Amino acid sequence: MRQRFLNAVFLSCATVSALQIPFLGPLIPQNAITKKPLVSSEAIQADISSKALLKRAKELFKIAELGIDEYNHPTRVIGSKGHLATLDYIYSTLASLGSYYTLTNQTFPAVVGNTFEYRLVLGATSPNSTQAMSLTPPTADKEPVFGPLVLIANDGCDASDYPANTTNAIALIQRGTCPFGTKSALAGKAGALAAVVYNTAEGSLSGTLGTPSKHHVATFGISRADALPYMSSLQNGTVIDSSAYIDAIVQRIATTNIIAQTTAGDAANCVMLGGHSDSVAEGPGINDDGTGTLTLLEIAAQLAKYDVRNCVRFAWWAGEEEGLLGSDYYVSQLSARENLKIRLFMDYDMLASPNFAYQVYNATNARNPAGSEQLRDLYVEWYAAQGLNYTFIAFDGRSDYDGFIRNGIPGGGIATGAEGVKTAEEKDMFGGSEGEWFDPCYHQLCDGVENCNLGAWEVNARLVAHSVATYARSFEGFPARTGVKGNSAAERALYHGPKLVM
Ligand code: DTR
Ligand code: ZN
Ligand code: ZN
Repeated sequence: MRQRFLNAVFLSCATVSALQIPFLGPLIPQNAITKKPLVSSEAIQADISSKALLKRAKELFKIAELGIDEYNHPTRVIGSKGHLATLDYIYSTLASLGSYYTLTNQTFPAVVGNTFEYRLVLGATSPNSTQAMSLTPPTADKEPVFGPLVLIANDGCDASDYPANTTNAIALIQRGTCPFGTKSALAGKAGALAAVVYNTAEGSLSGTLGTPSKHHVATFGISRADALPYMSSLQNGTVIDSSAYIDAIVQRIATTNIIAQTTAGDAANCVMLGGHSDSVAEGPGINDDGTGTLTLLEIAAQLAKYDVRNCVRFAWWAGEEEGLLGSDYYVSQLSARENLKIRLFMDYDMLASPNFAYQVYNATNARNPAGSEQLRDLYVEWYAAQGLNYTFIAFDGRSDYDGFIRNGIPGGGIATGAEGVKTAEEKDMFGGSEGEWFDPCYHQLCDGVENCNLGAWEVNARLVAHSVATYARSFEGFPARTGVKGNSAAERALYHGPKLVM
């Protein structure tokens, strides 16, 4: 049949040319053979299914199980076999799509920390709220150190706050004004054996020292309630002989972002989206952020059936859990010219929390790069058009949008919640359990396949597909880029990544 069809086409062309009628061109337009249909939101949303997402989630959990021999449980933390296999899975899936994408492996230096054991004794007691800071170095020789507790002046953000008797002492420092890492380094420069930062808000204090410094000392966080009795004793002149012990490692490793950009589409006007390929050491990270990782992968695979007018750039960030390392590195490497080609960045981190809320980053053009508000409204209008409720969450610096909005690139995204507690109103809006975390397995071993709400995931994956299709077709009405300047709101954030930095 096909041969007869093609013969027919050939014969009709031959007849025409013999009669000296101008050749009308192929009866089957060439582009009908190679041209893909322009992507549409409706079409690509219809390509998304929870069945396909679940299949990928099960594959990702098997990948996380490769981390067992190093960590005794499934994990995809950077540097682990689970993360390396995650990268292989992403890359090989994209490579199977042929030349539709240009793939880039962006390798960069990162740090990973592990705290094995710690103990803090101030006078005769060990504060119940004691927590070791992430990326803390160990105490000297990984042995207990002994010295008097010394109260540091102000917030300990200036060298002059550290009295001479800080040398060979344990520094007690108030939280605030500057990052924990700065306090730890100043304490180290003043000769402290260890540092204890006490909270100024309610509750215990857990954070990260951030990029390691040779001046960092073993650093703990404790609650304000635990600190007050020691502070009043010290202010009365009481000597509090203390001891501190941390067994920890901080390792410098190389890890890799994966970037995939459509070969089609206007390369000077890219819509960019990202999720993070790594998990915490404590667990497999299927919701956080396997759901973002796999949603991007499924959409990248489906998008390959279509043509695009604007380029689409997917990113799988490494080291998000250590403090947005991959996205920060990526943005830091952009020239101004390359920066301006990114029309917006959409962050997709935790899309299927079991006790979900449909959360939209409440970006405004007044506080964030122009276009952030239009992106916010795209999400809002889609949820509303589906008859779904949504809530707003703040740009608090906790995920990979932060580097982009700090550098003039419009940003936004959606999430379904982590350790936040669902209110009674949110229960009415989304169902689930009032008074419980949105994701009770956040950063825990139980963040597995069963931890994902497939209904919420399919809804959000379709919204992500809508966001990609919308901007892949047109930026009409979307603000032009105006520069690479920072975003003041993010610069004062207490977070830069999932952990507190100050
Ligand atoms: N996904 C979390 C970081 C994160 C992003 N947005 C929020 C909102 C509330 C809590 C946490 C987060 C992570 O990577 O740990
Ligand atoms: Zn995350
Ligand atoms: Zn996380």
